[in-house]
Amino acid sequence: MSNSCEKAYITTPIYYVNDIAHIGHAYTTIIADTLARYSRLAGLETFFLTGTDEHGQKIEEAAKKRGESTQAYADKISATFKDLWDDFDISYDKFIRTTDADHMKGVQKAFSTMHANGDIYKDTYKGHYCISCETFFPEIQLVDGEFCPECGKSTSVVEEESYFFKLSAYEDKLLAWYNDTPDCILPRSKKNEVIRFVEGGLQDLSITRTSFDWGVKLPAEMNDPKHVMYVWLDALMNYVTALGYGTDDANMDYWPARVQLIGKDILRFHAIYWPAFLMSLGLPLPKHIAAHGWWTRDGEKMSKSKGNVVNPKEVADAYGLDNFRYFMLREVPFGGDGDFSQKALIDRINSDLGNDLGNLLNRVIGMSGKYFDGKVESSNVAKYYQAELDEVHASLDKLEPLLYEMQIHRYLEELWRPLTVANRAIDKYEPWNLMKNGKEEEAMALNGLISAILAKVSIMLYPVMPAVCTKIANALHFNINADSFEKIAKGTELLSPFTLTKIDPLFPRIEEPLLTQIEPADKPSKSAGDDKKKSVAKSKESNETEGVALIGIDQFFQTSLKVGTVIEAQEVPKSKKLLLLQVDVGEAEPRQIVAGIKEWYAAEDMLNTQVCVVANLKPAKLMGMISQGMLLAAKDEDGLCMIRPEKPKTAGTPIG
Ligand code: ME8
Repeated sequence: MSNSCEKAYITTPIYYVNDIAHIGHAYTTIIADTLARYSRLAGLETFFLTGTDEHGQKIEEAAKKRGESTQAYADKISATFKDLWDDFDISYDKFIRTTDADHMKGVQKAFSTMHANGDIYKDTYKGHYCISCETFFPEIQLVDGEFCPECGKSTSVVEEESYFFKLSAYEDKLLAWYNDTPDCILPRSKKNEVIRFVEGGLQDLSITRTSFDWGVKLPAEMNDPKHVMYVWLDALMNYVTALGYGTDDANMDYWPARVQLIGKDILRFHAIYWPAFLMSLGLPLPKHIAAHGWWTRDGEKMSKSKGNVVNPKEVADAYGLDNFRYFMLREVPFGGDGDFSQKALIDRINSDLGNDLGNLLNRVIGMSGKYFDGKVESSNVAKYYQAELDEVHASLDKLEPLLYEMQIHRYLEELWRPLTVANRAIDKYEPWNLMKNGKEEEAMALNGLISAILAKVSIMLYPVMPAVCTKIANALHFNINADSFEKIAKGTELLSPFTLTKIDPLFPRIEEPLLTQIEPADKPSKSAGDDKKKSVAKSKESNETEGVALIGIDQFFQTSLKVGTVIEAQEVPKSKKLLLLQVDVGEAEPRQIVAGIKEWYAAEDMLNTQVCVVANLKPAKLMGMISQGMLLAAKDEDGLCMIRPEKPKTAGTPIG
């Protein structure tokens, strides 16, 4: 993201009203809220949109199943989303519903415009439709000729008259957009996936249905009342109808969006269909489409039927909303997948928040209370502690680019460095000894330094933890706003003299999980290594030669080994051993693999190299991240080396 525009429009996907919100929905919304809050602090005129996606066969069927009218059902579930975001103090400027009259008018206007531009024609559609994904799939993509390649549910054959959007006509223009705007899709590895998909050829898109009713009708001039709009055309248009497209255009000066936040599951719709629709309408394209990874429970997709859905409200109520926000944003690199566990959440609260941040505030409250009646004065900070100030400002200067590249976990990591500087300064300069040795001025300056660091950090942390940071600001008698952001956080100003207000500890230590009912599924998942041990042990019972278990060829072929190409590699923060890799194994999406090879390979050494991947291991969880495979390596007393194909091979080539 560049900081050049005055206005910033930030959007979440609009959520289906076929079910209530879970932590995945909360994750998207919390990231978007963080960006919107930051953008406001940075003085940009910000518009933050969220809402609900209410049309389509899936919603119609969900309502029918419950014996309710579709509208009443949509009203009810939409309200649960809105209530949750209100409860979470999500700072949205508009909550759009696709059943809003203005939105429907806007969608009709878009249809008319695309039609007038020659991008819509009528034909017959025959294909396979997945109601759950509201998507058509060509037969070749179906699993076992019947099941949806995305969600695994059964598809149905649809043959009906349909209007088509000439998506195929936009192939070259889309490819040019991806190539000309490096950060249009973030993270960049996701952009490569999209490019590969588009280069494979685009088919025209069926954009109307006649087999059900619950949708936006075609514009009157089409004179074709049996058609309703395809739910994705309807839904995607929300991003501009919310600004008045097709009605009063009142807020269209916010378009194009600065960031459109989505989950990786809906990247194709946003990175291919959406820009093609916009091109057809003659509207500019969004600056960034940012796709985050997937949250699972114990490596499994959350679903009601499995009973493993994590309710965000329950977690926030038990652990604190801001703590939950911090955890989600800090725990997983943006774009990577993450696994929810109470243990990981508790570790973050006790360690990062309690030990590093909360304790620092307690220390300064204690220090100023004991020696100076709570007074804090900063006039001599630079005289004694310029080196510390320089270190703090150097870290703060790195923050904004990290946020604008959606590296939110690294933003938070970098933001913790000033806290380390502060805690280290107290240990090094020992205020109690300064006071004992009559160095009162130096001790007061230390007080001022620590308070200033807390102020600077809490301004930059505010977008992630608004309530907690407001409490810190109140204790330190300053306000978090665009002015303090500019002068204290981005600038070098310290705090004006004040008397510290004592507050209760912000992060009381948590000793054990607070939600017993969701704990059982949280037990550490068996590692892939355990599985291997067990299977070797089992084969030992039957067959053994010189201490090596023998297996039959059929057992060997149960292991799927494939050539993979590492398309992204980064270090796992705070881990001495782990690298986080995205490995192309010839599937629709790269695999995320967490590999314990950092002692022998730097992240950049792994990038663009080929590896051998065990591709059918059960996903395992390492430091909260899902690992979807294992790399083959050989290790002896000289160290470890990767096993690689002798010559370059296409990603996904089977080994065996
Ligand atoms: O797809 N982990 O709505 P939806 C992380 N209506 N994020 C998750 C998640 C998980 N397990 N589950 C859901 C739709 N999300 C369409 C969108 S936009 C014009 C139309 C998040 O209710 C993630 O952001 O299925 C995902 O993209 C979004 O919820 C989809 O929510």
